[in-house]
Amino acid sequence: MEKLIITCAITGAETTKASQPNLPVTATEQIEAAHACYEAGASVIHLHVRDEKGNPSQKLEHFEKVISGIKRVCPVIIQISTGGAVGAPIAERLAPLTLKPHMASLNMGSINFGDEVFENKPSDIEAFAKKMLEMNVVPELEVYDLAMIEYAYKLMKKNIIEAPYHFQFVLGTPQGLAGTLENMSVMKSRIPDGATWGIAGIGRYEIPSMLTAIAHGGHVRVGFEDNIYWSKGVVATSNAQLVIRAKEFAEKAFRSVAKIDEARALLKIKN
Ligand code: KMH
Ligand code: ZN
Repeated sequence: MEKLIITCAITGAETTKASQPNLPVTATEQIEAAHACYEAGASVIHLHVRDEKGNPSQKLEHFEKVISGIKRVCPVIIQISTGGAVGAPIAERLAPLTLKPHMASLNMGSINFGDEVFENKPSDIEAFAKKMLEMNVVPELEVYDLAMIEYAYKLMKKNIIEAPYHFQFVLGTPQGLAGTLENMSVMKSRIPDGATWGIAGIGRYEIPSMLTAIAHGGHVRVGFEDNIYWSKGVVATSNAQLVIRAKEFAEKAFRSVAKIDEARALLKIKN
């Protein structure tokens, strides 16, 4: 089995300090958290940024500060979110790609999220994908249901996304597909041969989806964007604590965890 890539989604757009007091929000906190996750065994940091008030932002200047800070302290792979702030204009969501991060999220469709619509129109998705190609940014294909996997094949045909493809099954969002074994299994069966895949199991789906991915050759994502808890009702002390647990689960199952160079090779990082 290929080595396990552990991604940590350290902040997200929805989690607040009120629900998770250890959430990294400022640039300094995010840089420290990314470093600690790297030390704990994460090879990818999925990054959302916040503005001065702690609100979700897609602005280039906020990304620039955090990305350069993380690069100063560790060689972890940085994957920026292009879907960070619900309702942000497309131009603002596209701009941080010009910083040429290693990776970026490429959301493959729209989905209801709480009482909001996380909108990703086909023309916008194509614009994101083309910008990623131009900037040598490796896309992570975020898929929330089977239709989004079908749509990925359309982009492959148009050569807007390039092999090897890396899919992230995002399961357990408020109105999305649940992180059940059946759902994971059918999604895995529909991606192309040779594609890598990971699961971001939201909330209570984090541990079952992580164990399934470890056992079946997938990759895992943990972090406060997806799950703030260590156990029922007990918030985690840090993102790194969740990374350490993922690493321990993998080691107990004799699945080796990828080092940065190994993760870069698996994901074919270009920048
Ligand atoms: N927040 C997750 C439900 C993105 O950042 O572009 C989805 C996500 C997508 O991580
Ligand atoms: Zn995200």
